[in-house]
Amino acid sequence: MNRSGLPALAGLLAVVSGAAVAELVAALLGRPQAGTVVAVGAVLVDAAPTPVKELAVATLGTADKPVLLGGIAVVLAVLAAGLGVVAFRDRVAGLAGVAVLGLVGVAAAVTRPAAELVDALPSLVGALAIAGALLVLLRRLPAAAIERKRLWVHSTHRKPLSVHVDRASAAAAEGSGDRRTGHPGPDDLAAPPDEAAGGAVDRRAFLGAAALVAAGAAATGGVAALLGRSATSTRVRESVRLPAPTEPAPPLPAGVEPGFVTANPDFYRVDTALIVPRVDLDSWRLTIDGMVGSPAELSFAELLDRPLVERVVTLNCVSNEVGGPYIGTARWLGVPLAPLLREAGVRPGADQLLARSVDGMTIGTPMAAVFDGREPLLCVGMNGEPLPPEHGFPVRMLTPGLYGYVGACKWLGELKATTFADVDAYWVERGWAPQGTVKTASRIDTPAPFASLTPGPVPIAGVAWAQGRGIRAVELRVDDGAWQQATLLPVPSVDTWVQWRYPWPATPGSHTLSVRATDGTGAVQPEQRVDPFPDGATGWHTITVSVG
Ligand SMILES: Nc1nc2c(c(=O)[nH]1)N[C@H]1C(S)=C(S)[C@@H](COP(=O)(O)O)O[C@H]1N2
Ligand SMILES: [Mo]
Repeated sequence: MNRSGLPALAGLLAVVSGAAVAELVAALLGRPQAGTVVAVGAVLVDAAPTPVKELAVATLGTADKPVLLGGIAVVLAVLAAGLGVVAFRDRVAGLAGVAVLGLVGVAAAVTRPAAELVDALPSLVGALAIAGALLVLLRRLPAAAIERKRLWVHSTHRKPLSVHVDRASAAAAEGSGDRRTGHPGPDDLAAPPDEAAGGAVDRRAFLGAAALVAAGAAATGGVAALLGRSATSTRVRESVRLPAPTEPAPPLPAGVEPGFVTANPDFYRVDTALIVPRVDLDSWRLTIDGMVGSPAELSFAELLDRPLVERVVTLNCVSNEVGGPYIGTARWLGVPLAPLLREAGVRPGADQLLARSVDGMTIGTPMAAVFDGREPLLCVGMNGEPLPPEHGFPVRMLTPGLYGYVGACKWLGELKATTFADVDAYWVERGWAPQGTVKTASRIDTPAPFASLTPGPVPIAGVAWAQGRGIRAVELRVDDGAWQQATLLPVPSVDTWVQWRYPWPATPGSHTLSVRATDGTGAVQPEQRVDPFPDGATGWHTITVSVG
């Protein structure tokens, strides 16, 4: 390793242990969101310009979070290595760098929407740990040892020696051996005047200390992870017993094919949460406030005491590209929202229902959509089990016919009656449309794009959706041929996608397949390609296959 290799390693190890300590403190506080890396990541997520986020969702999907955290880790590693080199040359400058790192963490943690003052603690303690580990490690580096020997010689009132003095001549000047290493004088005097020899001893000492620090960091991180896991809502969630619905969903109509309902593990996930918010069910409350006559606060038990209905509803993301995967259908169990809000007495003029997640994220739903006869739900169950943590445990909103970003707040904590003039919700602040009615769309699921097929009958299959309006027809076109009617399988309601099938007599050659849907109002899905931003993509899904 070259001269700055070891200091860089010292910086890296110090920062890794500091980050682990910060995680541990955050876990002990029960506020994993206040860990330095997570807090800084969350700030970056919120600050990222919309096109960057678009790109992240489009190219990385659910992997966007690990990729972001990994990116932060890489940047941090580079900074840490630099910090080690700087601190090696100049302790004060190095410690100033550590302070800056700590303050960035503190600033990120305490400015998060749902932050508390204690959230400053992980980064503060983490910075102290970095400083401590850095000093301990650097003290064991060769140049540092030489420096200290000079000071020691100073303290014995001898003539100051040059910083570059070697061990043997220092020992000679000292006359009575190397007190620091405990070597008796004659040994030292007998040793060749070789700086490398002393350096080797110190390097071993350094590497020993480095190994200790690394092991400590790993242990700390491990404990933090264990604590984090036991504190997750997973255990709490497993203890939840959901009451049977007052109004169960009827069985799916005969003729619906497998894949109509999306299994929970396969359900797409889109959100800004770097770590899934954990909710302590005992202290969780749903607050209903703002422009209402009688504000209310409901515990989870109180919510479950209300009538529960079960509905099969398709949810999709405004960020979904044509043909994209951010859509799923589930059997939701929930409390109808409209009666709850009627009891609270929404004042005239309140045109927006602002849902706030326990992590501070906000989603604004048009009040009109709450009361227009569709059935927005406060969901507690998904496909027969409590909401999975990633999908909003313990309670999420679901508004049929609206994209998730304007109707489906997860980890719900508050519902505020307000106005669009007064408040921009999270995504609206970032340029997305305040109104997000689902656009009519259709997708070819089989064959896959660029599939190689054999001539003869090929089943073409897919889904189409226009929640709230329903799908009246789906048509398929091969190359520049005429549009052909696809067969629609039955649906439970207008709020789900519909499965469509088209038996295609495939002929040899390369073919282009296009699909388009007509919604329940008779409007045909437009051909024009429009990007998801700001209110949802349009355009026909088209794939190419080869037959032969
Ligand atoms: N608290 C919170 N709720 C949220 C989001 C979020 O980032 N935070 N994302 C919304 C978006 S954009 C969509 S599309 C849906 C996705 O829900 P799912 O992850 O359960 O599929 O959740 C919505 N609810
Ligand atoms: Mo979304």
